[in-house]
Amino acid sequence: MGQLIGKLMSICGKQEHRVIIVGLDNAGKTSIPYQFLKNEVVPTCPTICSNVEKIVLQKTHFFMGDIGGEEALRSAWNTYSSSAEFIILVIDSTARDRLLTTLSELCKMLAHEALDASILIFANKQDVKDSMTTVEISQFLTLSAMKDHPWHMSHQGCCALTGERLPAGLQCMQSWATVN
Ligand code: G3D
Repeated sequence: MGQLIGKLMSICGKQEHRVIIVGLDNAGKTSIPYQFLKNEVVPTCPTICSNVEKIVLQKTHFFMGDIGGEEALRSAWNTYSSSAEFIILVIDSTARDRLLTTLSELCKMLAHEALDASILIFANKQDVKDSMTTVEISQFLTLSAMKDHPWHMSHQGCCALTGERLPAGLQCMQSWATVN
């Protein structure tokens, strides 16, 4: 049945993609999909279960679910990430003392052999004075060495409160989706 729906969707020119949003607690994982729904894309029947939102950009449908960032829930990142096509990693750019923890969780996720996803990184909370720059974050996380997965982080970071620079990330994900 799922395959049939998939075929019908592709005949109609629609594509569906599974996205998970990960990041430590308080990073902005809830605020980002809220902004997507509020601002730039067509809001459609959004909720298919408690924390999954359907975001539509042109004919591309992204089902986005966020996974809790509290320590006890982080082991679930691997479980969900292995079946996702796209992973959005949200980083709180104000939390310097937590970047090492993010790096450690990112490494665990990347080490998972079943992982076959493209990774979009949002350096969030750039509106806050003295937040870490995207260059600092990128260097700390050694993103340039991440060769096995397509990844993208906007040079300017983003702000989930205003939605600033979130559309560029979504566009990037859509371009990956179109290629695949
Ligand atoms: P989470 O789902 O990752 O735990 P949330 O994070 O989306 O719930 O956001 C945690 C807090 O950070 C919220 O504040 C939210 O308003 C704030 N926040 C999210 N994104 C930004 C941002 O870009 N800039 C700033 N300044 N704050 C942001 P509260 O006060 O509700 O806990």
